[in-house]
Amino acid sequence: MKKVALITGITGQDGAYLAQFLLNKGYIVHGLRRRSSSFNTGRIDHIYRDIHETDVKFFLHYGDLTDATNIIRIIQQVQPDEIYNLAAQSHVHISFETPEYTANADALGTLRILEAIRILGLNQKCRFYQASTSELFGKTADFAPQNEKTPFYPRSPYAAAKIYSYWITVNYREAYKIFGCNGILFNHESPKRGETFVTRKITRAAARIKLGLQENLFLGNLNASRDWGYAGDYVEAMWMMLQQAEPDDYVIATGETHTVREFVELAFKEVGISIVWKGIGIDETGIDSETGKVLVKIDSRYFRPTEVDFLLGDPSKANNLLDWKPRTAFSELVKMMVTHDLQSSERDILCRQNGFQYEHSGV
Ligand code: NDP
Ligand code: GDR
Repeated sequence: MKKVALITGITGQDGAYLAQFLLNKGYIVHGLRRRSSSFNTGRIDHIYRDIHETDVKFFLHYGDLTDATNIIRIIQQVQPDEIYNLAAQSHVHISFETPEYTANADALGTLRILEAIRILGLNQKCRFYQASTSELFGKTADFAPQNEKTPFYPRSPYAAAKIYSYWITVNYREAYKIFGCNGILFNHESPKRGETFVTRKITRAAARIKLGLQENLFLGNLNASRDWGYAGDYVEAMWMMLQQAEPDDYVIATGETHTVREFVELAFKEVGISIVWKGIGIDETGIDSETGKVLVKIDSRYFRPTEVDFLLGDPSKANNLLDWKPRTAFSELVKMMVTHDLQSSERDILCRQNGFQYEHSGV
């Protein structure tokens, strides 16, 4: 019998990588997608097949984590062996603008799924993965590297919502014997990363500046430090957690940290531009060392009311118990993203030259 997985957040970065990973493993994959007024399936279009074809193993269902009735109905219909709860309002800065919605989707959404498992009597059958995050650690630079025992100190409405989900997953594991695991994943990126997260914003801008499609890149805090890995490596860890004999919580990270500033330098180096920094604070600029042109500027709009300054994960537990290790080095990740963004910028130029309008997301 093929295993059946249900992925919430299937249209997001991780959902797309995980769906492909599980299909390669022979799973039947169901995904929850939101209704939207424009297409939101760009990341999974390559694996979607018309349901009228034979032997289809990939199915999409309309739904939303804020709607308990539809979650119960879909889980009842799909009868999954594994649920991966990846859906969330996942942008930390935007969570300060939409705190109530973020709490509804990112905190109560998790509760709705766990309750559905309980109401439908699937406690024994269905294993549950919760997309927890290094943002739970927040202001714990003094305790770095952060591991499963590091205390939490959330610094945003997003992190506060996710901490509820972390604990409700632990609680339903203990109270109702649901096989629930928290993957405490540190930042992970890819060419599929949303364009408003800092890594993709930088790699996209480096490519577009190189090809003359954009003049400047505006950023916020250049000194924040993150443990950045590759999303393709991290979805494997999600699956591994659900294959263990006992449910548990694991930190998934590379064990290396870099500042936003270093990310900028490396991404521009990939397109042949060497950045030198001038000025301090809000007046700091990143200058092309050859031409003297100002390419990177600071915009205070991108600073957060409270910041997470320093994240560095200790993935020893996952190394030892899951035999999981990251496979992609930081420099390879940056190169992969820049290469992808150069190619898509070249396509934009071709479209422009041939009279087609190209999309600009206005990041
Ligand atoms: P994305 O932002 O790329 O994807 C989020 C997904 O959730 C999208 O499919 C989105 O749909 C969907 N979604 C948002 N709100 C709802 C809702 N109310 N109901 C149903 N679906 C919804 O995130 P990532 O793939 O990067 O991250 C996956 C998960 O892992 C998230 O929970 C995130 O918080 C968490 N996480 C991510 C890390 C990272 O570095 N990427 C690190 C640690 C945790 P749509 O496409 O329609 O917007
Ligand atoms: P993060 O990712 O908040 O860590 O959350 P993001 O890429 O948004 O920010 C990383 C750091 O870069 C600084 N920064 C900027 N950030 C953005 N988005 N835009 C800018 O212009 C900019 N300039 C500087 C930020 O201040 C921050 O310090 C991501 C998300 O995927 C979460 O869902 C996930 O839980 C965590 O990673 C782990």
